[in-house]
This record gives sequence, C-alpha cells and structure tokens, in this order.
Amino acid sequence: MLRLYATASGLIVERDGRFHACSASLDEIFVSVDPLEFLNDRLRHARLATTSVSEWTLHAPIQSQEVWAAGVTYFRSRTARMEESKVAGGGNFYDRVYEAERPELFFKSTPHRVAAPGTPVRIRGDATWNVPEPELTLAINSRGKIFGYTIGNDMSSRDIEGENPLYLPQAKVYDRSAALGPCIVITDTLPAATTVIAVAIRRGGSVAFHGETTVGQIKRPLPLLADWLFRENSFPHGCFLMTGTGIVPPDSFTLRRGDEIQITIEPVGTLVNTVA
Ligand code: DO4
Ligand code: MG
Repeated sequence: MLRLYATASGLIVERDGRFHACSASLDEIFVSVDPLEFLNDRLRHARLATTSVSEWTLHAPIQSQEVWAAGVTYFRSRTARMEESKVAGGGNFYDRVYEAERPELFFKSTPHRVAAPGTPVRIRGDATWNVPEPELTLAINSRGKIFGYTIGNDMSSRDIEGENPLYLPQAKVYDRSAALGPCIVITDTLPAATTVIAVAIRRGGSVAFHGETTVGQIKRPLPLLADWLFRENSFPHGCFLMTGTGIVPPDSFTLRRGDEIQITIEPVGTLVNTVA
C-alpha cells in the first residue's frame, strides 16, 4: 500500500513510513496499466523527501480526471431523500433507484471545482439547507481498474434537490462543491466492510454534528459501481467515483459559513475543509 500526496512541490509517495519525491504526474499514474506497479517502479530511483507531511501545502490529488458520484447506495441516503422530496412527490424515485439494478450515477465535478485539503468548500448563495456528504471515493484508471481510494465530500443543497429531482445538477455541481484528499491510497485491496467513514462538523469550538457508518453498509459492490460508470463511457485520464453517503445529519441541521468539516477514513487520514 502506498499513500500518494499532491503537494505544492510535486507528488510525494509514502511507502513504509518513508516519503519519496515522485517525478510522475497524476495523469501518467491514471493512464498506467497498473498504477501500484508503476509507482513502485518509479520509487526505485526516487530521492527521499526531506520534509514531513505536516509541512507541505497539499493540493487536491487530481489533474485531468472527472469526478463522478453514485447516489442512494446506503439505506440512510434513500430514507433521507424520500423525506426531503416528499412535498414535491419525488420520494418514490429514491426508493426505486435503491432497489433497481441500475445505480444512480451522476457527474459531480471537473478538477477546477474541487477544493484541496485545508481550503474552503462552498455553499450556494441561493440554497438554504446544505450538508456535506462524506464518501469513500474510488480512484479508477483509464482502463476501468480501481487502483486506490481517497476521501470525497459531495457537498449538497438539500432544499434544491428536494424541490425537484431535475434540479440535482444545481444542488450538486457548483464551484468548490467537492473536496478530495488528503491523499490517494494506492492498493489492490478494496477497503474492508468494517472500514469506518466518520464525519465531525465543528462550529465555534464545539461539535455541531458527528456521525459515522461503515463501508459494509453500501448496498452495491464497489467494482459493480465502477463497471456501470464505464459502460458506454470513456475516461481518457481515468476518474474518481464518489460511492454515496451513508451519513445524513438530522433535518434540522444545515451548514453555516465558518463550519469546519472533518471526514476520516483510515488509512487515507482526515480531510478537513472549512465552509466559505
Ligand atoms: O439522489 C441524489 C443524490 C444522492 C447522493 O449524492 C448520495 O446518496 O450520496
Ligand atoms: Mg452523495
């Protein structure tokens, strides 16, 4: 297992607790046949980095990749969405997609809309009910191989989405509506069902919301989500796939400017972003 960080001074790879400067680009990694093998090969000639992770300015670990997302993959998400769209009569859609063979997959972000670790995510000025969605996010190469994972935040405007399911792109896609990081774990092994996804939202020195779930609560096998995404769709630079949220705060909760969102999935670490 390797941890790949995108930093202001280039890519850094952590292997067995040691940090190596890596001359490859993220695009080269995402188009390689086997990214783990590719990186291990590059590390044979790499120099050791002299600084440690806390001293780097982290970038989002993305270059030319699109970010896509799966929805309603957890029972909790299905139930919350049926509630929020009840007035608009959209509740039935969510139950049906939860049960259907075809998953909900939607376009989430281009690289320029993705917030780096430690930088602000945004809530829309025309939305009144906003939440983070903490999601295990797959790194998939141009051939459709899942070669690692990271943490994703699928920021969402629940009032806009709940008003009409056709407003989903506006509820989901806007500047800084996604965050990725702090690193990509490069591995041939998918996270175990017991892997915990946890979120804490800090407001003015205390915790305004915290919740957790496990990867085992996802209804669909992760490789099947990736297979569906690659059906009739090509990704010349690979892509990221957010795999859905299993944590939805109570309906009384909405994000405020200044909130700090901390999402933890080990061994990726913790993705921290404030709300601008
Ligand atoms: O159906 C709307 C979006 C669902 C979603 O983003 C999720 O379940 O995580
Ligand atoms: Mg989501």
